[in-house]
Amino acid sequence: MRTRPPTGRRTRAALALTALLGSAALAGLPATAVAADGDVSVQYRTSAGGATADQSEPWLKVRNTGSTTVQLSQVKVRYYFKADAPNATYRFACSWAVRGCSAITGTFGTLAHPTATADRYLEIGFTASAGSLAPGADTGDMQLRFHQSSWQTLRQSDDYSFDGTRTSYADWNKVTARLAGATVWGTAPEGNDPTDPTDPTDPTDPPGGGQTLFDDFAYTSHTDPAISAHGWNVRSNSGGPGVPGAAWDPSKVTFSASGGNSVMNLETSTAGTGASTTHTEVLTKSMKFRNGTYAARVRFSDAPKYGPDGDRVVQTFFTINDLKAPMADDYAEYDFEYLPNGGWGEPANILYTTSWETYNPDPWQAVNQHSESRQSFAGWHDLVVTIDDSAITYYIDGRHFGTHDAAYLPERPMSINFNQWLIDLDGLTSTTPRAYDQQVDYVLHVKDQVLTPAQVTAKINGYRSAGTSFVDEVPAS
Ligand SMILES: [Ca+2]
Ligand SMILES: [Ca+2]
Ligand SMILES: [Ca+2]
Repeated sequence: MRTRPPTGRRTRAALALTALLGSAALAGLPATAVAADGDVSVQYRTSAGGATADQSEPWLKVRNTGSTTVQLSQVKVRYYFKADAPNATYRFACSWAVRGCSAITGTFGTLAHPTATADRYLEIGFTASAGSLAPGADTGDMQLRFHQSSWQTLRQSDDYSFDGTRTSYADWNKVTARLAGATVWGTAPEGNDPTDPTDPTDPTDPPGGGQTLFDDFAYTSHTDPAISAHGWNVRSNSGGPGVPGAAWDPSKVTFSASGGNSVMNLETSTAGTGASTTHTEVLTKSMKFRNGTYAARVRFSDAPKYGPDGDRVVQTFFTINDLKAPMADDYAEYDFEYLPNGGWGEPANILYTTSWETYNPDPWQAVNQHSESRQSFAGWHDLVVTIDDSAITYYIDGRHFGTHDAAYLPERPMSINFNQWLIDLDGLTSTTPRAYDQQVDYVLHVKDQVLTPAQVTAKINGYRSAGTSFVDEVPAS
């Protein structure tokens, strides 16, 4: 499951600029206009020209060949290669770059349609600190490399994007570049146009979507057989995130009704030690949710229901899939996270929405974009996040909270999760028992349709007036 060391917060601060610059650059412009105006070329050379090598060294330069300024955070470059074995894993590194190695990200992906010379790719991206390219400007040298995680010799003579004779920079169309999601340079291996995974006219998608999951959480207890029958897992397995040694206790997920409406309660408690700490999580058993609208009505709390206050609690609603390898770019996660007592370096209340491209658990490196608000969110709130083919947009109580870029769109389906957990035990050193509650009224997902918050409310009201407390039409993926 999901893990996030406390250093995640530091990375998020660095990436906050991405949100600011990205939204400023795009304000008022349709996404297609940005792509149509911009153009880039990619130059390539290698400093490791052998048929085999300890490391492959694709050195790259990206040049702005268009007439308008290009934000590098909108650019993605793919270098395609044939893996040395089906289960081989790779690590990216940057030796030196004019714009700074810290401004460059490298993630690995698997091709949907493998060819004789390509079944993987290295995708190069840029953080906001990489800056922009004026018309005619280039990034300068990017001395990049990658190697097998095992450091075994790799064969590059069979790699689509490799050419060992290229020892000085020149245009190279066997790497591809996307600008704001549109392919603007190069030719991908046959059948692997990089825009395919998010092609809105993908024939495997039912036209229009609209299949819906709605659950009003009308259950009697965590052992109610309807919970599992409706596709939910109440977590009992140990592990991260949060306090080491903590249990994930299904019996602390309870249900209560008032005024004819049932509410799910997640209780998290501690007496100041790992062994006395219990976390709670409820998640869908299936990872079948991708583009569309997600909504939930959630009650956050600023104070414990008993005992002393001050723990670094995280109260959440999120979607997620599995990280197949460090920095694998087909990882996806979209979070609402409320920290009533701070944490991750924050001294007090903060609510994050975060869209994840990928991460490396060790050493910790996050590739994400987030929005935040430092204020109390105690009480009930309507949380909505929409995902289409160009952006991820978050709303709280009907108000826009943040929009994140196409670079963070999901590549694969995800589960839907709620959990409440403690980051660590450093917020409050007392051994007096205390417990915190997070409540959930309902959850809604509408496949492949972007609903406004008002349309979400209307849909919920429709189900309730029809007496429907559960429906799941979303097909297995
Ligand atoms: Ca190879
Ligand atoms: Ca309910
Ligand atoms: Ca991703």
